[in-house]
Amino acid sequence: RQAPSFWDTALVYQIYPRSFMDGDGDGIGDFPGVLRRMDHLVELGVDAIWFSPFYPSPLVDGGYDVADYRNVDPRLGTLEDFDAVVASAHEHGIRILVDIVPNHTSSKHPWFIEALAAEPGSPARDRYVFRMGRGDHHELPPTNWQSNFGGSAWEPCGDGWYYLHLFDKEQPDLNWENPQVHEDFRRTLRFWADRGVDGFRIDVAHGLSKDLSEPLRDRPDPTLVSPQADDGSDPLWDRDAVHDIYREWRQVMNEYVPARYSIGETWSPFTPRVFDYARKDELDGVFDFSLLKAYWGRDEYRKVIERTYRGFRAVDGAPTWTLSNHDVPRHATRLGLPADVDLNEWITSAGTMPQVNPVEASERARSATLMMLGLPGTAYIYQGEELGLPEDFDLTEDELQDPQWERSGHTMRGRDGCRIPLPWERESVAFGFNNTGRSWLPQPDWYGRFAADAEADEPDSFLTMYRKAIALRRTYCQSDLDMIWHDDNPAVLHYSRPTGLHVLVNFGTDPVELPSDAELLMGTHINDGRSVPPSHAAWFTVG
Ligand code: TEU
Repeated sequence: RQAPSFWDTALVYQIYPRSFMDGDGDGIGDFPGVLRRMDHLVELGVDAIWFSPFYPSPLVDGGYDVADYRNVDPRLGTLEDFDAVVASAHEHGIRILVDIVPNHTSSKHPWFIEALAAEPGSPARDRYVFRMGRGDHHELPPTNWQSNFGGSAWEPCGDGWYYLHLFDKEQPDLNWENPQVHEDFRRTLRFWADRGVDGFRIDVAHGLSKDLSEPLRDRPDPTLVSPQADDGSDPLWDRDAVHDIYREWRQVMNEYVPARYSIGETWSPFTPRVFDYARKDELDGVFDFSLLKAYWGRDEYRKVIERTYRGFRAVDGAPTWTLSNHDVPRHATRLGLPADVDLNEWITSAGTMPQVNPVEASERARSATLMMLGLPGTAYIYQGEELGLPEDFDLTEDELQDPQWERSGHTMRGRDGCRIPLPWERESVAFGFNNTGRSWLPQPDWYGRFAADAEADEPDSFLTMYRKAIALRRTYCQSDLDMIWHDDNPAVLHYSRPTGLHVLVNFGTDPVELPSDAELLMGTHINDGRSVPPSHAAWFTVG
């Protein structure tokens, strides 16, 4: 393997900028706010920050509808505010990743405004995907393709023409067969890399390239929003041609010293094809989401960890792990779901909440976190999980803002419940998110219990556990990507690293004794250091 990269073992913290910290009191988080909370990230010990989109945007899809790729939304600050955050992070040795959204623009992007005003068949329209409808009066969409948020993926323009949108209708898909699209994204990557950004998270990385050869093909099951075959034959998702784009981007990444990092977001059910994105001449990493989609259970976790680990090692890449992000119910709630709920289905449909035992869910979340943080590779954590924040299911229907809710005809609840502005201070207005009390999504009454200041000095809190584990990770998880399984007890998941770190999670119903010569480094809770209770986890060394 080539020289180990910083990113191979980094702990990356995802900031959803609208909800992290609000410096100017308008109820929307911003970069001056991030600067004010930099200490939190330094004390937590993060190696890098990934910023979800902060670009000028109508915020129809929380900023994943970009109107200008090379600027900062005025509600979130200025380019100078962004530079100040990068400078402060770099002073603390923290790298910066920004989100690139190449599958679609906002409908308010100048290109799309121009396209709508232009003649059918014109160069301005060729940057997007416009097609004539079917039927005598073009009253039917060109294909049966469905949007991820529900309904047809084709929006009528009123004159028989339609445009393609795999997400909201305010997010028209770009045509990656158009050279101007390639050129513009290379420009965007260089714009941020020149500003000191260390890498990129690429949104819907398995989209982008579509089979646009005529006649366009219907999909066998139009409701499936991920590839339907594991051979690249789906007309929309995970096509072989998409890899050419990442080979082109690799050249851009390599123009810089050190080379810029890239990680792709892919929601593909076909794990082996996922690792192709992490081939040497493409992206550095890819989210395969197997761990996030797995149900709490020893055999399930053992299986997905092994598969992900092997898959990445086969392409000489570093595994990536994630338990929560801004698209799925938080794991401090999710892991308490009853075993008969189809988790995969439930995550993507974000349906109503089945009964969850909150104590059990939060114990499991602690254990799954310790399980993940010891693994070889890059770990991604999502803002608020270090506080043990549960999913907020208290939002009323009027308060929901995620377009999934409206567009799906109310069959998807949407993703607002994991996007509530963070609680920083137990006793302050808006729990310290700002000093005006405004908040773009209402914070629940019970939020104070999870405030960062309440947890900071509490020896048994989530925050204390995360801080300890992240600090130990620096000692025990930085040198290599090897791991060894210890499979003696079928109720227990147990692996070790060459540094001597042992990670043990107890999925059974009885306590598990640690080896007699074990030295406890930490546990999900403070305990006697000799045994691990059910649903708990421990890190230890031996001998
Ligand atoms: O998500 C891509 C994606 O496939 C999601 O729609 C996912 O299936 C769903 O959120 C699960 O509930 C990315 C972003 O992470 C998401 O926030 C955006 O809405 C989407 O792209 C469009 O840009």
